[in-house]
Amino acid sequence: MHRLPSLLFLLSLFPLALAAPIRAIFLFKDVLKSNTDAIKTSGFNTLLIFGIGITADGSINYYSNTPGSSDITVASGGVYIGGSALAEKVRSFKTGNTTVDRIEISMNSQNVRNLMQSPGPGENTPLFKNFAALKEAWGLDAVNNDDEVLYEVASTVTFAKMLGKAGYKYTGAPYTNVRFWRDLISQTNAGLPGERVLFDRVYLQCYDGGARNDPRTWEADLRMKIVPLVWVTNDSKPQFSTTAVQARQKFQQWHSRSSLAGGGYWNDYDIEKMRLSYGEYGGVLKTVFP
Ligand SMILES: *[C@@H]1O[C@H](CO)[C@@H](O)[C@H](O)[C@H]1NC(C)=O
Ligand SMILES: CC(=O)N[C@H]1CO[C@H](CO)[C@@H](O)[C@@H]1O
Repeated sequence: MHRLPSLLFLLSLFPLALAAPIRAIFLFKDVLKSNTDAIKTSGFNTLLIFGIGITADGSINYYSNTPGSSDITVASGGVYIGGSALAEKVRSFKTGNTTVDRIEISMNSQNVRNLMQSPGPGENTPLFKNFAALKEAWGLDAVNNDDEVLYEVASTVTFAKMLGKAGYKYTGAPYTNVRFWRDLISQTNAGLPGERVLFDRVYLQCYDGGARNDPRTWEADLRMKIVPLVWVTNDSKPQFSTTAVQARQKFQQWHSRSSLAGGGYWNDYDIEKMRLSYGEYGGVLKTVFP
């Protein structure tokens, strides 16, 4: 009996162990203003568009973090209203000369609880229809939960399952509160075998509030392989700056201690503002996670 849990643990990792390595970057900069070609051709296979949120009536907003851009509503009343230029831009990440094959939207937890209480997760609700319309318009693959406030398991599981019905995968970007994430993952994936898991990726913040995070500990607690994130060189919190050379060292060290699902960066805005190289940061991921 003593060995059984670890055997089950290994089996639970097995399907994801076969998956291709994840090479991710968060798109903090307005996607209409960032360097699309560099983002597409530097080795990243996963883009996470930041930040998305839902309003009390179930509309979906794309919040601007870029000077000169403003927040916009991208889906409302069950219809995509974010404009064709934005839709074409997001879709273009996966077409033509590109290494990208997965696009996620990264969202906060505002209004999740109240909307899951009323009107609930049904397929006829504005929220469900808005997510379906946005998925279609942008060609999305997953919704990333960047909850740093609510941490309520029940409503979040309900929300995740609703998104699963709309055709999305669900992922997380934790920095703390490992219990919440463990319960969320196990309840979201309950009864779903291997490749069909709904919550299929953990992007672990290993900077700022998560600077002390160890992917190996999180892997054991969450029973899932981890994609650690580091923050590129930044003048906002320079103490968390990571050069490409340092990123390579960190990823290699973590990868040698526990087999990672890949690696990733927070964020493109700083790469451009600080005149850093997408090629160097992407190249590190190609080298460590070929
Ligand atoms: C695709 O982009 C890469 C990197 O910029 C470039 O080296 C390559 O020539 C491009 N391929 C085509 C077919 O344009
Ligand atoms: C992602 C992020 O927080 N980037 C910050 C980097 O630093 C500049 C200012 O120095 C901020 O404007 C950015 O928001």
